[in-house]
Amino acid sequence: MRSPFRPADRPDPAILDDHKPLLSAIERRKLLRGGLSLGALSMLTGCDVKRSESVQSALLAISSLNDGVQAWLFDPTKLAPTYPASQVLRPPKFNAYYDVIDVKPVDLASWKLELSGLIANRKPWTLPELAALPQTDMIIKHICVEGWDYIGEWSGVRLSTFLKRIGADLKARYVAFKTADDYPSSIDMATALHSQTILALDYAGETITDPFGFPLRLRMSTKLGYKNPKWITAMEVTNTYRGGYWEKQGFPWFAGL
Ligand SMILES: Nc1nc2c(c(=O)[nH]1)N[C@H]1C(S)=C(S)[C@@H](COP(=O)(O)O)O[C@H]1N2
Ligand SMILES: [Mo]
Repeated sequence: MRSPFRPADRPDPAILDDHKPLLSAIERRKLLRGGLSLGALSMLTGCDVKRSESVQSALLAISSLNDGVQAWLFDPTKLAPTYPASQVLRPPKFNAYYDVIDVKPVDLASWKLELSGLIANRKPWTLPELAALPQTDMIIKHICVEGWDYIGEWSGVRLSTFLKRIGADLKARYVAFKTADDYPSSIDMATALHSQTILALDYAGETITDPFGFPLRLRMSTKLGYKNPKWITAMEVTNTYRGGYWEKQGFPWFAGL
């Protein structure tokens, strides 16, 4: 199990120098920006980056992911493939920037989805209100930049449906999210309006459980795992770039192209 990066364990930055060619090959293909820290690599890959070989395997996983990128990934105008229900993984695979035992469940009694920015009706939403909107279902592949994936069935409200319902300015550039675990995230409006971008309430026909983002998370078919915030508490429609947790540590905002 991965554990949060502790400053006391901070590895020797010179280790990255051993892998300059691989790093620059990855950077050239825009999967990573310059300045990726070993701490970020450690947290994202769960590898022991103190050892040079582990750094290499983490970088290779990122590099081979980029080699295998499909035309639909990162393209807000294309539909991603969907899969039969028989392939759905139960329970899904967990990942966060900390261990699963450190997940702090969201208390539904006080939870609301707060709205701000370029939205006509900014009243907060409760879970029953979201559940009363038209629901949609999709079985898609979750792809993590670490090099693992799984097929999952997500249901909830299409983000496009919700944005229209609240009177959001659909010409704005970004939709940004805040979460209960302080993992900010933001996406472009084209991706927000993609038909396979949903505010998910359920996984495999059941309410999403705590580790996977109860009560509300974003699920998109055209973005890597880290662009899909769990435990959403607030949403903003804005023309101001807000970035996100991993983006601030060197990962590309668009997660690819
Ligand atoms: N709030 C929050 N959302 C998050 C993360 C996180 O640490 N906090 N980790 C991201 C990463 S890197 C991945 S791969 C997916 C994992 O989602 P899963 O646990 O449902 O598979 O959640 C993403 N969303
Ligand atoms: Mo991830």
